[in-house]
Amino acid sequence: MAAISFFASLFLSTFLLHLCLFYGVGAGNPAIGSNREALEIITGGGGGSNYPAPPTENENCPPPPPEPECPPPPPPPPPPSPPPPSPPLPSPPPPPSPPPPSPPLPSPPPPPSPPPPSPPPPFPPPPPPLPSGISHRVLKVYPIVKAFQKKIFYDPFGKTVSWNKNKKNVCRYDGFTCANYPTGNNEQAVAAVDFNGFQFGGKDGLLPLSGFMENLTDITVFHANSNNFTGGIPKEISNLKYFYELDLSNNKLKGQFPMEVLGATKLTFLDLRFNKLQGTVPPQVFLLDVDVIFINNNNFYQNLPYNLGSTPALYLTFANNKFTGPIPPSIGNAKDTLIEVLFLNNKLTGCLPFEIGKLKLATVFDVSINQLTGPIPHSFQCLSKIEVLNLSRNEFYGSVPDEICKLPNLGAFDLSNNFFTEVGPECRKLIHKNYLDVKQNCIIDLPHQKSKRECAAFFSKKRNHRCNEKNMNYIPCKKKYYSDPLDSSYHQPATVPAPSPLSYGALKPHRP
Ligand SMILES: *[C@@H]1O[C@H](CO)[C@@H](O)[C@H](O)[C@H]1NC(C)=O
Ligand SMILES: *[C@@H]1O[C@H](CO)[C@@H](O)[C@H](O)[C@H]1NC(C)=O
Ligand SMILES: CC(=O)N[C@H]1CO[C@H](CO)[C@@H](O)[C@@H]1O
Repeated sequence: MAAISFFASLFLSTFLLHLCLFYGVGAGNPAIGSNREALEIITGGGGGSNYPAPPTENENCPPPPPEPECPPPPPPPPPPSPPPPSPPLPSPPPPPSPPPPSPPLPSPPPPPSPPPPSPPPPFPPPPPPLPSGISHRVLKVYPIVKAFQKKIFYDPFGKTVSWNKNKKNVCRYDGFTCANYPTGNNEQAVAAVDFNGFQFGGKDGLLPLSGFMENLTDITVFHANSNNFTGGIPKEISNLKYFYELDLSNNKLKGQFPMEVLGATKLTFLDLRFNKLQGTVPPQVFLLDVDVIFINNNNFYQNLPYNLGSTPALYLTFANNKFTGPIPPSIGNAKDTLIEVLFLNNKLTGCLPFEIGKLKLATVFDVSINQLTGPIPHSFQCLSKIEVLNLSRNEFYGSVPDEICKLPNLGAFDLSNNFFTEVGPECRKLIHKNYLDVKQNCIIDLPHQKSKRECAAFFSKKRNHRCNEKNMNYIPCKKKYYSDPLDSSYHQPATVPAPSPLSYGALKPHRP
């Protein structure tokens, strides 16, 4: 039970809060609560570690009919993301679902008390009777915090005042939270660090993470949005048994992607946005069993890793970096998990892979401000949950597939600043409702279009990127679409709810 309350209290109060309250939304996203069995596992519901069991590739394509339509052109079995040929991983990659954080439950089921996010029972612990009732685990952290405090030169909000006032009881310090340690007979442990917005800075402004974070051996979360942490992430992070949330957003991290985080195999939340990280993003990141990867607003460049779609994350933000090259077709492998993905403002090129259309849970897909080209794949009509679809400021052209404009939740469809030449009747309805923006294209009978000269120049220029036409016309959901009565919702008149995206909040540096 101790295990359950340790995780329940922290997990519920951090991750869910994080997503649901932090961003002020989330009610419309049942997937947070239900999609990931990991959530149950961590909150103690464990048992079945039967995680994704993903590619039942043929679910939409009944195998018997020898139709040409079904498995589309590309090499028959979509490569299930080969193991990265890269440096040795600290531990075997997750796909076959590693077991839960495994807090060994000490006793058989007592009277079933559901895991409430409430404080643990107040029974005084039998174990170590210490002066002032501070547990050994908490006392152990005291010198570590004091050593760290010596390195803090900037504390604009006076957060460390409470560190001086409360003697050795780190549990009472601003920024630290204690909870019962899983196996410790109600023994208190320092379980969470939350320095969000503290703006701590060290000598010369910068504050090293190492010597501090990795010594807090009992922590489950480390939240430090808007501080001045710098230097590497300590590699000993892989020794933190219960560690699952890392937020170092808006700090001063520099250099290459911190490979050390790959050692934190229990991680569910990885937030490195708004730093000065650069170089490539290693493919191993997409093997982490996380719910969230926020790496927007850094200086990452080169191609997006080929195995991007291996990630089980619900939210991915690549925005405001310098990524080049195409969106990897493997993105379709994330169809059972991915809810929002932001590629906006990079230097992506090439055609949109039709596999994007497989993302049946996606509510937000934003590739605005890139150099992508080609037509919109017809598969996009399969994005049955999509609310925000932003393709603006690219070099897309062709005719907008009218079926997309029938998608029932599509309330923000932005195609502005491209080279589209045609829109059909359904899309014109959306234009009238102001749900669809086609300004600055090449649609001759609509207002606010590009000049004839600009359009002519674009279409006469030799394009290197010819998209595979067969792929562009492939509609992965087509059979189901015509046969499954549930899908008749496609045809119902849309009363579009206001979009409720979460990940756009990640484009602001501070947490509210
Ligand atoms: C933190 O741990 C390292 C070893 O990983 C040790 O050298 C260092 O002294 C510790 N710092 C404190 C403040 O305990
Ligand atoms: C689409 O993206 C552009 C550029 O990022 C942005 O200015 C615009 O507001 C977005 N459109 C919608 C409908 O969100
Ligand atoms: C001393 C120092 O560099 N302080 C900065 C720490 O970070 C915040 C924002 O995250 C800045 O506002 C401070 O100036």
